[in-house]
Amino acid sequence: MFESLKESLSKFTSGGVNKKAIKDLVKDLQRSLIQSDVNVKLVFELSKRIEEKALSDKVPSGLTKREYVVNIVYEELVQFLGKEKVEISTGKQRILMLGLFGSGKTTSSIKIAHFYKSKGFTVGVIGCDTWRPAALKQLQQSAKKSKIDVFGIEKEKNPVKIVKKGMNLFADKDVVIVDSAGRSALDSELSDELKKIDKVLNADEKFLVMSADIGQAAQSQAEEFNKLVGLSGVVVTKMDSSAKAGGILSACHVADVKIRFIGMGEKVDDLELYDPVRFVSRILGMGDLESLLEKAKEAMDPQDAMDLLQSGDMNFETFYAQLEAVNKMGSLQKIMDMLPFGNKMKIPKGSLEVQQDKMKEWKIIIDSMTKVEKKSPDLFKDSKRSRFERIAKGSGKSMDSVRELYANFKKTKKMFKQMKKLKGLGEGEMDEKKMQKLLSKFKGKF
Ligand SMILES: Nc1nc2c(ncn2[C@@H]2O[C@H](COP(=O)(O)OP(=O)(O)OP(=O)(O)O)[C@@H](O)[C@H]2O)c(=O)[nH]1
Ligand SMILES: [Mg+2]
Repeated sequence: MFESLKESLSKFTSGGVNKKAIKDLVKDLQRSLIQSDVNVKLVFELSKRIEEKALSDKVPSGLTKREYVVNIVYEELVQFLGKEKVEISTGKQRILMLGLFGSGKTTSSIKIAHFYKSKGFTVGVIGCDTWRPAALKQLQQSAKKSKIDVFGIEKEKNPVKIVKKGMNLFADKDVVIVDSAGRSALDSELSDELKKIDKVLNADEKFLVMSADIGQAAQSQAEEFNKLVGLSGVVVTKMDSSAKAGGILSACHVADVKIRFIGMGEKVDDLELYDPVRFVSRILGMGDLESLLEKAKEAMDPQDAMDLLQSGDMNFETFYAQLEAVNKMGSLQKIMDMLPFGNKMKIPKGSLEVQQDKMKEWKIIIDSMTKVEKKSPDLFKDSKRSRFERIAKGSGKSMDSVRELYANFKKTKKMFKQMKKLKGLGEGEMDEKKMQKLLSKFKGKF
């Protein structure tokens, strides 16, 4: 799903950032979105906005141009695919599942029941599909594994009767889900039936279930059902097996109905609360981009952290900043995970990570150095006992600690020197191969 979108962005993040690269990215995005069945008019509106912003806006400090452009793409897609996540209600609620034949109503009823049950709610499912042969059996069978209570009346032809009885039986349940019958279209018969059920159920949530493979046809379907009963959301099923997912997602945007859940498979736990932010992060294959941007705001962005790690002119001040950068970001592995391509790499454990306690100790020691000493570590080459003694005394730490800090500093400096030798690691040219090469240099250094 949206595979080519991922590729377009990877291509962009591995090349230089200039006007041509941005234009190419926009073209690639257009192609990818159209391929995944997003409405052409919407694609052009979206890509125009992305291009205008990427080419004209000033880059906020703390972000590289590349990150900034990626962020624009990300934010525009999030806006487009639903803005924010709709939280689930934790109160008592009645949910009506509606939709056409085979859209996934029965499967989703059980999945949603399982979802609430696993969160500690008491749940009951009412099967009022009196249309499809053996509908109740199917429901009972799927409910069995998750031990979900199901109510239905075999051979009863009036769904309203079933719902009334079921509501009485499940009066104490936190969540009651009603699985209704489908038809091949929303004809007058189905309309009548759903209206009647809705009247007795007085549902808090009315979910239209649609399969992702119907693509843009979802728009008119959502509008029709919305007009009939007033939808509170959509459940999109079969996201796992559709290449047209862009069609239904954008159709829901146009029809102004919120996607609430997405079905990602046939199993009972193949269901997710729809969260546009997470969804876009995932389709763009950028790891958790949102947390990257948040981190960048409060600490520093990973590209800056990486730049700092690569800066070769090292003294005790920069050394401390480097350790601090890695520490702030969590670990070197985390910095990698947040960078495009980074998530494919495994960093040897412990690289550039110094325990917090040690960091504190070293900071105190560095603070006790003279300004000149901080800036000119070469002064330490003479290994003068008096210098080490003075710093140890001034910081209240042992001579061994001062020596340890110096030894570590030397090792780190040597490692960064080697890094500098790796040409072409500057902005815009970091790719997986080069990073891998770089990282192999880290191995065994700490
Ligand atoms: N791969 C995949 N299959 C799904 C998903 N949701 C449902 N299905 C399958 O789609 C088929 C139809 O699902 P049902 O839940 O029976 O659909 P329905 O809307 O209740 O169908 P009717 O009752 O006949 O109107 C079944 O074979 C399900 O296993 C999903 O998210 N992914
Ligand atoms: Mg069904």
